[in-house]
Amino acid sequence: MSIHNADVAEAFEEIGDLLSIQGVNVFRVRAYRRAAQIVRSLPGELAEMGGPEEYDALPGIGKDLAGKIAELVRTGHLAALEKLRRQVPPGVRELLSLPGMGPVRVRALMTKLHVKSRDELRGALSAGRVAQVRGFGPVLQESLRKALAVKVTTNIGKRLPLSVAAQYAEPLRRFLASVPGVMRVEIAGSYRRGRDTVGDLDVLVCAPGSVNVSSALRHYPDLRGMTAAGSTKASGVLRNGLQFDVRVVPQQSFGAALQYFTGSKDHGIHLRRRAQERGLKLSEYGLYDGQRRLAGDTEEGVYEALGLCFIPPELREDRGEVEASEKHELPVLIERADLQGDLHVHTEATDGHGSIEDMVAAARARKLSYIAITDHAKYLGIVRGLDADRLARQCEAADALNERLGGFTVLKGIEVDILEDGGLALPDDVLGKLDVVILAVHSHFDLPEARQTTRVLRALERPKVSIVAHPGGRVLGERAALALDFDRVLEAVHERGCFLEANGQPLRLDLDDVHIKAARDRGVLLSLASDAHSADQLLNLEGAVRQARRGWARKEDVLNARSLTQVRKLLRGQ
Ligand code: DGT
Ligand code: CA
Ligand code: CA
Repeated sequence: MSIHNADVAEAFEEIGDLLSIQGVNVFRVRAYRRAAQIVRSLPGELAEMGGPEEYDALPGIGKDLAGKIAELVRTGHLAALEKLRRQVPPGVRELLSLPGMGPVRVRALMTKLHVKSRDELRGALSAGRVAQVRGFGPVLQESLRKALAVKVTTNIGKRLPLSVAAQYAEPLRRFLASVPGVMRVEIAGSYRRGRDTVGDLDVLVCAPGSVNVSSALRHYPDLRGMTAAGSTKASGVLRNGLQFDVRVVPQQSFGAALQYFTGSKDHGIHLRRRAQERGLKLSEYGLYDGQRRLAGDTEEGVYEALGLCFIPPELREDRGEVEASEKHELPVLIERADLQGDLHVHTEATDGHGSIEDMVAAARARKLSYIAITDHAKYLGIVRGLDADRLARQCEAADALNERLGGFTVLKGIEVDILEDGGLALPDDVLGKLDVVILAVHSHFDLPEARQTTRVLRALERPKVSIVAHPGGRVLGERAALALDFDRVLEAVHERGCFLEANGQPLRLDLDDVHIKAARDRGVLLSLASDAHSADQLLNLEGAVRQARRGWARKEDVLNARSLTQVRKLLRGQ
């Protein structure tokens, strides 16, 4: 059995949650949660690294955690987690995701009322027992009742975040590519379109009919089970619950199959209609004029024969891309190589894991020429947040570093919380001295739309603000987006000459594609940001770019695709 980084991250996440419910020291809990984040964004597979010493050398992973990673990778089990699961029943963990429910309240319900699941909480609420527990006022009870009435509030169903799916999809791709006789493997479907979440994997294998992919798959280490095994089609489930369909396709129709199974369904229907209007027939086997085959071996050929320019997979959602393609008006989409800097980076001064120098070195290695250091401002619940004095010292350190660096610049910034009433955690004179002021909502996620909107609009009125970070506030699989009147926020951002972020953290990907397109159509520039908390996490920029491409963003639409001089001007409002 092979353990992927996503499995290790999920185990650490669960340990963090279970420990917090047990009331264990918050620093231990944080260590696990942070380790989960770090593991999730590592570029390579832990299972392919040397062992405990190498894990220990990762920033943010100490000896103890390194040992746990080694145990998990070696045995597929973690004794510490299994022990915790015996102590805290699994249903209790789910209570943590309800609005207003932190570990203290969850523990109170468990110890005082023996409530150990959503169902038991629903029962206790209607029996009036919850009212007797301290800290559970009528408002909280009401919001719990509402949240429990919805089937599963923040769940994304069985869909997996793209980054998690990738940890299973890429090894599967490599495995299939290594089967003798296989010429090419593509993972089509939503995965290829770069959707933020993926329902299942649609795998296309280009091979002659003689290659038996089904029998090869039976020995695949990540396989939980096969559900169908024919000569040209195999289906099954991977160990993490992800389903896959593999289709074996001959070379001559590979392009047509790739086009068909990449979808989206609506895009495909649009293309088939177009073919029909021309008296042609498009299927997964090719484009035909009666019996005569016009295209099918390449995707490009299929589009061309339909009188269209090639449409990048990220755009294939039937949101106007076919029309734009016909008129030669498809956007030239942003690419990772277009980015010149990253305007949202953390350091060890707050909750990150590297010095400014470490982050600079990583950014240089990734061919960037500037970064903005934007650690958290001091605020309730923020780990070691910066007050005005520490921020001033960090700025001095950045100035000194800039003196020494050639061809690279550190911009001075802050990520400042928008308080519940729309105030900011630092005063204007402090913010005024910075190059970049990033606004972010990190609390009170469940305010009603009118209040949430007013809150953000008020913050945007402040004299020195630059970028709204992860404006949707969602965390995939954990927290739904804020209720926010996005059009009004967009309007205010536009009027103020501010910018919106497309955050590349694998579980945020926020703004989402639809809102990115809206921002771009309104002429608001986007900051494609890593929000890196360690050097490795600069890799998050790839995710931000993918999401931006799905939102039709071109180089011209992206703030940090500009030179330092231009960015400085734009940040000053010029
Ligand atoms: P997912 O898996 O929910 O994240 O989304 P997709 O887009 O991967 O959808 P999936 O796996 O159901 O199907 C893969 C592709 O196959 C889809 O994007 C287009 C094609 N396809 C599937 N069902 C249909 C259909 O009923 N009609 C058409 N035209 N195409 C379909
Ligand atoms: Ca799919
Ligand atoms: Ca499918």
